[in-house]
Amino acid sequence: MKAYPRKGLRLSDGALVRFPAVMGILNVTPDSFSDGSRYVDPGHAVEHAIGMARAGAHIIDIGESTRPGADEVSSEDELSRVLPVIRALRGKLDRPISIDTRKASVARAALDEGATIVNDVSAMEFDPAMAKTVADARAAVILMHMRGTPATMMRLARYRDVVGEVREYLAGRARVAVAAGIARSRIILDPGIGFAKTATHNLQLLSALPHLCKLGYPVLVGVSRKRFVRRIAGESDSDLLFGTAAAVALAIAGGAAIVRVHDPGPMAAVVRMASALSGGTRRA
Ligand code: PMM
Repeated sequence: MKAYPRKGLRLSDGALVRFPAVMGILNVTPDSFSDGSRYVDPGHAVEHAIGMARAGAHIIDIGESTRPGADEVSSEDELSRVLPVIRALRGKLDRPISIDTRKASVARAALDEGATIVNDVSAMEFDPAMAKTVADARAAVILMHMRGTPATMMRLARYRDVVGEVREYLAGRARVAVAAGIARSRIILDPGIGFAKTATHNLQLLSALPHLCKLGYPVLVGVSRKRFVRRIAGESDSDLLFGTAAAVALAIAGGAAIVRVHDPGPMAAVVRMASALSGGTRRA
């Protein structure tokens, strides 16, 4: 059996997300190439979220893209894109919502609207008010390793020992979270694949997942369609899908409790299979 610290993640509203779980990505960054509008159509976003839940996503992660090179966005802009989608999902989506933000004001508003998980790629370093916001709401939190900001991080991809440094960092951020009053059972750690990391760093971290899991917290891994997958597996849609599938399978075999993906249908099947092959089970 897989050695997760717990069988799942119990959320503040009583919902239980069983491990291993699939998190579906709902990106609300406006697409300047489609119709030039500055806002995402909540109707389309709702359809996409419900489609991902039907396909096999156990959690829906809503946020702006924080990919390497992404621009900074104001809280007002972020709120105006994310909140209408979360509101429109109320009563329509029977899956926990995670809010992908580094800003406490955005997290607080999303939690007020029913989100129960905060996915903070800065591990609560960007906004000093984040830890209290998460603790007060009894929310779960994903603490991810990165360096710099999405705009600057690729210049900072230099490590003596990437696995050791990421592990130490995550252990330290978990201690900060606990000291701020966030329940241990609601903390999830994430090595931040692709964030201030070269392809080699990503491969080293993925191979070392069992070592990261020893910190005693569930580990989330985000490999979906990332640049190193593109570089190694290839650029076409099917290259990216199968490249992502291979990385997801190995992440599950390495002990990942949650995988964050764009294609929850195929990846849910990969997770079930990889989990069974590595001695665990995944029911639905
Ligand atoms: N990757 C992206 C955005 N948010 N959050 C977590 N916890 N882990 C990740 O690896 C992660 C993330 C960037 O990818 P996207 O632009 O495809 O969403």
